[in-house]
Amino acid sequence: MFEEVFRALGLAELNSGVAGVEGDIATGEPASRSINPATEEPLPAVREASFADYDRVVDRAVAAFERWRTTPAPARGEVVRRIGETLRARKAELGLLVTLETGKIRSEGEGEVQEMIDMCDFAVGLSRQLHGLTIASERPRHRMIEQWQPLGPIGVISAFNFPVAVWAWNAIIAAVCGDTIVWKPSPRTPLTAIAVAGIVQSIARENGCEGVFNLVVGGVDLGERMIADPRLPLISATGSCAMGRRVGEVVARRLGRSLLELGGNNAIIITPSASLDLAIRATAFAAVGTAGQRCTTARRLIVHDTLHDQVIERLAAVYQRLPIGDPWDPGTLIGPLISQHAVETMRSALEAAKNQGAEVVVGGGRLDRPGYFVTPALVRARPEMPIVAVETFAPILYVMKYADLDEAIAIQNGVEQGLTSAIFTNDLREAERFLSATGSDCGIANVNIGTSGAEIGGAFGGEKATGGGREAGSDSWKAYMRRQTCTINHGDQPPLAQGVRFDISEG
Ligand code: UN1
Repeated sequence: MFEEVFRALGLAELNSGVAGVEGDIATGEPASRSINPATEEPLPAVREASFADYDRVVDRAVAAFERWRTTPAPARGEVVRRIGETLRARKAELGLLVTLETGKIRSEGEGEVQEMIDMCDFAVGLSRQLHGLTIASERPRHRMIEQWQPLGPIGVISAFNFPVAVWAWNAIIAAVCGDTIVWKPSPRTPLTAIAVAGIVQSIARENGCEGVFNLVVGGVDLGERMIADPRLPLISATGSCAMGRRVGEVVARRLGRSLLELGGNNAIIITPSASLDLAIRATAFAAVGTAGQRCTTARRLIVHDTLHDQVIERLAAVYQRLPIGDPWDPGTLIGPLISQHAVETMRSALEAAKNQGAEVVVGGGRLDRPGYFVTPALVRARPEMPIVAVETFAPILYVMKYADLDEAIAIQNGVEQGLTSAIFTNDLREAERFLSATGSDCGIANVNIGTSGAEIGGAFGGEKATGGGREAGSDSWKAYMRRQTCTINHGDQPPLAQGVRFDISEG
């Protein structure tokens, strides 16, 4: 029923899971299919990259790097500008493809494409701002500078839930930095990746830089090959904490760099001074938007004990009215989960919660229709229940009570992950306490804003088991370059630093 979208994006009945230069196609066996999670129907098939395909692609990325690194950065930015223009023109159909493959609602599917466009706009400006420092030298007639050089071919491993936005955070920045890119998307969302890679490949071709942006579709075996590959000095990986531990270990063993964006277990604190209307609306989006499948999804709600019952009651009323259904239908707010496995994971998390003494206030069921649809669950819980420390990639919100702000912050920080966090308060001191060194320990801390939906202008990422990586805006670009400290002597004496003397005589 969505044949025109596939056609418009150049997708056929069988598609190559390799892209980068024209004519290079995947030879892996067998072909696989992603599933439309709203209908359980198979989408067009993909032939995955074989190991031989992978090696060819990486060799090409290495060769392309030799040229690309000497292309002036603003000229690299010009290629990125053209990519952004094309994505703008194709936003509607690409957004719909995101919807079909991930189950995200239309506005979120298009939002994802907008995130790529925003990255292009940001990176065009950045291509003229890869600034280094001039540093005062302690030695006479010496000058010190810090400069940033391209790093090499970068490996990007992305997850199903942001199948193209997270690629753009990495690839678009890496491209203006002079790196080439080898992208392995989630095997659950290969078509969105193939469509974007096709668009980018043809722009690269028109601009004489084929081989800068490459794609290899494959599973865990291919990922293992990639992370162990010394030709890729940086691996940027998004996924679960378990996956990130593996990537971190293997990359560290070869002393490569990894940039990890892993699980979150994000909390929202609602204080007595909060505007409840604001807090309820923001919490609802953070907890059930994208059917709870963002790494930034709010999974824990920590409410002052004077408001606790009222907040549960108001949220329960919202949950009961959530329009759940076909994600391409404009009235829908909640689409399906990605897979049957996700539905089962949600069910077993709720079972565990109940066994630990939690009470499911509303939701947690499965819709009686094709597709992986669930009703978002609101659960009364306590911070000491082991289940609240677990990131379940589904819409489950555990609501807990607190008595004073120190306790709320301790609960919020009391999990291994450290991605995003939020407080709802109109009390300046509470807000500042939350943002202070003894406040939230997360990479992202918001006041009167939910935990999800970050803008690209800031650095995105988290602490602790979230992996420590930072992507997208601010100075995240530095992860994609190598820093070089240069000292230049323009005098006729060789003075040594720290006052060290080493006077030699020549006969
Ligand atoms: C993710 O779920 O991996 O802040 C990324 C957000 C989005 C990105 C989420 N901009 O919710």
